[in-house]
Amino acid sequence: MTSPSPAPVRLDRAVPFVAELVLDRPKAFNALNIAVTDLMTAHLAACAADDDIRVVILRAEGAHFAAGADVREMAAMSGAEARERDFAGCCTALGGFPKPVVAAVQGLALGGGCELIEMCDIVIAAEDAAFGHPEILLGTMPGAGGTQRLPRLVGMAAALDMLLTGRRIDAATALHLGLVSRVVPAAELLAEARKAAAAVAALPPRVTVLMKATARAAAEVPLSEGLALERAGFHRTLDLPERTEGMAAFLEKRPADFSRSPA
Ligand code: CO8
Repeated sequence: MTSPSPAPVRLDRAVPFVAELVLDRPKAFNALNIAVTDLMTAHLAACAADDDIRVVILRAEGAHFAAGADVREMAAMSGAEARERDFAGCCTALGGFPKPVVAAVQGLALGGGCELIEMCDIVIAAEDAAFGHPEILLGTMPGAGGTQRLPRLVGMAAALDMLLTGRRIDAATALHLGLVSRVVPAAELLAEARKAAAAVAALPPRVTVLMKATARAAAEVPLSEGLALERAGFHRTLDLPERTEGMAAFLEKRPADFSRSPA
């Protein structure tokens, strides 16, 4: 009797306030098939609802982060089927996820894999990481935000250079363009991502969520509207016990303790 294959995505909990969403289909370069995206959606819904989770790390097993949508599965799919099952729409769970997400990226992040990292908040890349949108080489185009988020992240010239040619960029270029937040030696990738997640998880969750929502609005609303949102958020924080603790700690020259701050 063969043992059942392991789930292609799992949720690990090891330390307080942090969950690790792990792509675990390394033999297929973590290609994003429907099972993967359905599991991601379910795990993210659970993380959003769990007050003990303040930050999610998105990472992948194996040498590569993710080589995009599963081409074998996609090759058999018609446009009508894709529309019916909202294929690629499945990724909205990550794009709309309210809590901070730290991505740890090694090896290739291509197509849908690159789109995933474009939805994350702090992206830590290993020196060996490479990013690309090869959809055009398959005669198709991104479906999970690549044509929209990439230009907002790196600017139109660099984005169209990647989208229209399918060329890859290395981690140093991705850092230079603003697609990733930090580049570290491969051996330090996971530790650096966990350190970043722990640092955010130690902060008041209601304020990190508000900060993320307000900063993300910058890509969607006119400047005047964004500035008004920011001012309203800033004023709101002045009524929170979190800021009472933060400012008291500063004045008393002690570390602030947000460990019991509400979600
Ligand atoms: N889909 C399915 N299987 C894949 C994929 C993929 N995207 N990438 C790699 N694999 C599989 C290969 O089929 C192979 O499996 P097997 O051993 O069973 O034949 C195994 O992984 C190893 O691959 P290779 O033998 O090709 O290994 P190489 O080291 O020679 O090359 C590459 C690795 C460069 C990653 C190469 O496999 C490749 O180019 N893959 C396709 C990358 C690509 O085109 N990605 C974009 C897909 S389109 C897309 O993402 C659109 C997004 C739409 C929305 C997303 C919704 C989820």
